[in-house]
Amino acid sequence: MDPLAGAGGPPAGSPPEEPPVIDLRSDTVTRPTAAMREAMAAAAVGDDVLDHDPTVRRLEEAAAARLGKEAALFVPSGTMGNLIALLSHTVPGQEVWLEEDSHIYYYEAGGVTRLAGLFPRLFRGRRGIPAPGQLRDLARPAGLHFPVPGLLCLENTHNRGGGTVMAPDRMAALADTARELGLKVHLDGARIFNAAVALGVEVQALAGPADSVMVSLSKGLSAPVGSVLAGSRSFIAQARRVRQLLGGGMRQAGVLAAAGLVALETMVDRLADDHRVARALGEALAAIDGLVLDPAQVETNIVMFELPEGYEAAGFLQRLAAQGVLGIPFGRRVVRFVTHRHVTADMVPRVAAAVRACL
Ligand code: TLP
Repeated sequence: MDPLAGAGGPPAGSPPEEPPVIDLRSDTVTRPTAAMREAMAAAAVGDDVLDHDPTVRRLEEAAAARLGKEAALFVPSGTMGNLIALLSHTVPGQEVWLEEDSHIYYYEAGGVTRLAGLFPRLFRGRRGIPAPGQLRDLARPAGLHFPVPGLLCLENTHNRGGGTVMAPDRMAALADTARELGLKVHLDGARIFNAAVALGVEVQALAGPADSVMVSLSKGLSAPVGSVLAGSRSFIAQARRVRQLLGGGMRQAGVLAAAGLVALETMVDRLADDHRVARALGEALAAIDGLVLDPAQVETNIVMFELPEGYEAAGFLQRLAAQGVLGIPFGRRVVRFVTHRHVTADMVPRVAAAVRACL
């Protein structure tokens, strides 16, 4: 008898009465796989700040090779990876060109200004993706009145754009223009592997044109913690100093890097499953009266939809949670669902029924 089970509780071993919660808030909710937990338990470790943990080193080398960059750095989060890139490429007071819905600008707690001391100059992309000629409009004549432009940031896939994908030729054209205008290029590639899988291209083709790229291991790839920042050897040497400045130097981090290696080596191809489920979910939701959603716009693992007039995302999501389905608000009337390893195609009808019940 379980001493903690209260009287009248279900007998041990009886099936749960409620179906499991379907958590569509983010692909960050993915739990580590059995292979990751085994690799973590067996990981060779050292003091990464003193002299480089061997498993962190293996992860950094594998990530650099995969992304087609000279070097990489393991960082605790995507937010810190982006901030390190901002701080390493620029000096305070410079201008950074950001899409107005980019993660770096919209989220990340204003670190771009508060911590990196940069002046954001915003542009609006089409569902987050800028047009090739658009950057030239941002350039101003040289003059004492203006901050000096230092860095362009791009995002692929674009989160608030709805998981939109930027193709390699667009990425290359934008990076060429930025360089002509004297800017470095940082790519927030938190979900760059989703973009590569959706496009059927190697990830180098997307990362290649950027001076630096940040990639999350803890989203669809299911690692528990961590991202990598990749770039030239000299950039990464500077980034390592900045990571220390921010308190991001981690000691026996090989325990985490081991899971990251499994993520990088074994979890990329399966992202196609998440995209298939997202498309099915998009189609099921588009069939619900009153929801605004174009299923053709579901390009990767993100599904965004607008609620009918008179509804608020916050209240809707509370009612939906009571039905066992979780999402997050992406605007006053906009809801985001993200598919991932714990969401399977057979759950789509249950999600659609729960959404219908809340309208
Ligand atoms: N995004 C999270 C939330 O912050 C919205 C999510 O659930 O999607 N770049 C992009 C494009 C991201 O989507 C995220 C996380 C980050 C950077 C930050 O990564 P973390 O959460 O590791 O700091």
